[in-house]
Amino acid sequence: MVLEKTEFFRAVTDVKTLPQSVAEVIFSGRSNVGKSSVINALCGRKNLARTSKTPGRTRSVNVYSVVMRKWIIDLPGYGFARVSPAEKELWKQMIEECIIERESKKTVYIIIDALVGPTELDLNMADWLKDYNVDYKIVANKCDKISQPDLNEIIKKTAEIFEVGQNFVFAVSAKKNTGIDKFRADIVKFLK
Ligand SMILES: Nc1nc2c(ncn2[C@@H]2O[C@H](COP(=O)(O)OP(=O)(O)O)[C@@H](O)[C@H]2O)c(=O)[nH]1
Ligand SMILES: [Mg+2]
Repeated sequence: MVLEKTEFFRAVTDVKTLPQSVAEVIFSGRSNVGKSSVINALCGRKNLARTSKTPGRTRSVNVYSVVMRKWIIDLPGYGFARVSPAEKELWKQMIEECIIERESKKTVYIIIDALVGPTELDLNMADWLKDYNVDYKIVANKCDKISQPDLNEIIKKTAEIFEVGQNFVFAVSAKKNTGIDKFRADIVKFLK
């Protein structure tokens, strides 16, 4: 299975309108950490997922089809400062419906900014997933922003903070394609 064949499937604001999938990998993270860029890098495409210079643009759940009924799901980013409490509530509902209420085999990748490191919101997300027994791994993106990035060091530190094994952490740069092959292999293995 190659991610190069991945196609845009649907953008929805109501997750209930989605059909069931066989398996799906879900991308979550703060706005602007590079979720869309990572998806493009993984699929070897420039504009499959729309990227944005302005944080918080993605308000819909964007679904990409790797092969029939096997998906990559790009969730709207969290932690965007200028959103109303009402919008935050909608976001929460959307995430709950997407991650907990749908029955498909799924795994979540929490994307973080390698330079910023994990934020409280990222750790909250991890705790929440743990509570609901949803498997997750961490992806530290923008490693190119760190001078002479030692990916192993980033992996080690991130694993410590999230209290997970180092094989649950990937260090990548969507911009420079660093670490993307290894991350892609993990996704392909899950979707197989
Ligand atoms: N330096 C650097 N910038 C990145 C990387 N990935 C994404 N960006 C930039 O971060 C911004 C947000 O990217 P986007 O993919 O839209 O983030 P999203 O909101 O999480 O989907 C854009 O300006 C990207 O060019 C990376 O690996 N390195
Ligand atoms: Mg995006």
